[in-house]
Amino acid sequence: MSQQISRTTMGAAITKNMVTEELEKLQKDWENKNLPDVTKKCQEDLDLLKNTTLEIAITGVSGAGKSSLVNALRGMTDFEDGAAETGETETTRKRDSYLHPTFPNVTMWDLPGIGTPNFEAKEYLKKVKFEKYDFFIIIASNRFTENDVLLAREIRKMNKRFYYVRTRVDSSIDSESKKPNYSEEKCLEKIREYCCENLTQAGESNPRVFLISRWHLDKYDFPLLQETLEDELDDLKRDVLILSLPAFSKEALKKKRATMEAYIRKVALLSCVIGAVPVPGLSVVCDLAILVGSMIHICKVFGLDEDSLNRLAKRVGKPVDALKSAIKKSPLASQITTEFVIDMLTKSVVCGTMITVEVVLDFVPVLGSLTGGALSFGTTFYILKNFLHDVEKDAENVRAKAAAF
Ligand SMILES: Nc1nc2c(ncn2[C@@H]2O[C@H](COP(=O)(O)OP(=O)(O)OP(=O)(O)O)[C@@H](O)[C@H]2O)c(=O)[nH]1
Ligand SMILES: [Mg+2]
Repeated sequence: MSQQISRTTMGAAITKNMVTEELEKLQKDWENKNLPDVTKKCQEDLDLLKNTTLEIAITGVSGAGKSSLVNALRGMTDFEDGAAETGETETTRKRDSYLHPTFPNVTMWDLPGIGTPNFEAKEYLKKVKFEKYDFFIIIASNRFTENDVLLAREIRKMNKRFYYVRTRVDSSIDSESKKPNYSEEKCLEKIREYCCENLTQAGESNPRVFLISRWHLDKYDFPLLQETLEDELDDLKRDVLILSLPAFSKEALKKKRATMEAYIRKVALLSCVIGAVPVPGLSVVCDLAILVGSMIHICKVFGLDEDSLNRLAKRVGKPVDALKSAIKKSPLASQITTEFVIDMLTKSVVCGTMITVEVVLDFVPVLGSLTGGALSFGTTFYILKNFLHDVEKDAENVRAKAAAF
């Protein structure tokens, strides 16, 4: 067993009150005979989340930075296996799809440039199968053109959403910063005004432009773009977006945590009805397979898996071990096995931090035959919430370490 696993401790994040509150909700559903409906809905929600796809179309003139953004959204550099090819000469000539490396239900579509003389927005959209995409990003590295506006108009007519994105902001800032009296804020404002001006000239009545750099998704307008996308997507697609984007800021990690908290409650409710199995040798009832699967999922969402860490190490140009040294409490996804979970449960019981049993015992008179299920619910909820707390902390440490390089 690795050093990391033996360092795992439980019991920091969750109090008796929290478990009691959840059990009271469970008791209400049980007394109102809603529990079968509630758990059925949980299963449906979890299945829906697993099967929901997100298709992001990125379009713009040749050289605008489409392929680079595809790579950035997948947490990749431009130079690794599976990355979209980028370069100063025209590189993307046909529609290409790139699956998210950890969540294959998310696809980025790298669409060919739209700046040909015979450009026909309607034809172009038909050719690239516009109906597939959840939204379009229309990208420019300097100015937007009439073609961009014509395309946006057609996208709007087809009841789809689009976002104007001005990339390479880092380069612009870099060259402007050499001038006297430079201010980053003013420089960004100038770029924004310039983009809005050329969009207005091209016929866009109410332009809104997001300024980004593919190298710094934590900066400029990318967080605002993400927030806007989240507001405008439906609930499931929003969750898929939050879970799949790289954890490039503290804020992004918090959103992941909130989404995973809702996930944990659903998983715990399911384990209440399907997985009330005593763990041999321990006064604990739970479904080990549910715990293993959920923990692996949580690690992947927060980038605590070998592949994600290797990609991050490449991105920041440092050895992966330097990043791993920031992980103090959590295992990596590949280290989570049934044995690992039993070990974790044993430690929690031995150290007396497993508060679930005593809380559930208070509920025995009202829960009756549901007591076994309630134990499984409480244990799953308790273990996963604490695990999530540790994983978020470690992911933040990894992020801070990567940012410091
Ligand atoms: N500094 C900086 N360079 C960028 C950024 N985005 C793209 N580039 C560079 O711009 C050039 C063109 O980027 P690509 O992503 O290949 O552009 P594209 O739109 O896919 O081009 P085509 O495939 O030819 O249509 C590459 O040299 C990129 O490295 C950015 O945010 N910052
Ligand atoms: Mg390209």
